[in-house]
Amino acid sequence: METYRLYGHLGWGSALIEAQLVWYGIAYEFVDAGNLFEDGAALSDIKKLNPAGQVPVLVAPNGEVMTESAAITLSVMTSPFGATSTGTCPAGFSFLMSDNAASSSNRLPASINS
Ligand SMILES: N[C@@H](CCC(=O)N[C@@H](CS)C(=O)NCC(=O)O)C(=O)O
Repeated sequence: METYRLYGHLGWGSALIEAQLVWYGIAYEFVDAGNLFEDGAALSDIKKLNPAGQVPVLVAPNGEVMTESAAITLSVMTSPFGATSTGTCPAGFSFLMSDNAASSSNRLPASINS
């Protein structure tokens, strides 16, 4: 896998992460996870990546699986892409930059994706 893969669904909260990827110019593939409320198979599939059974899920090129919009936002913002685009972290994100937020973020090991 060479690009990020974003699991989401049209009109759902994954749009927030998609907007960030576009904003930062990060190449990604969008994977429609389906309607997780109505499609049991889709829910089972996404649970293989995110045990919470929710989108957004962002899979990095190295296979790392990221969940939780705030944690993904922090990760993208502090990636080389985010740093290049913004230069510095917006003040409003100071909580996200704290150790507290970092330790509560929901990162899963790449091995869960294999
Ligand atoms: N705390 C999560 C919430 C994610 C969330 O609520 N996702 C919804 C769609 S916007 C979902 O996947 N719902 C399906 C379900 O809960 O079964 C985040 O911020 O990413």
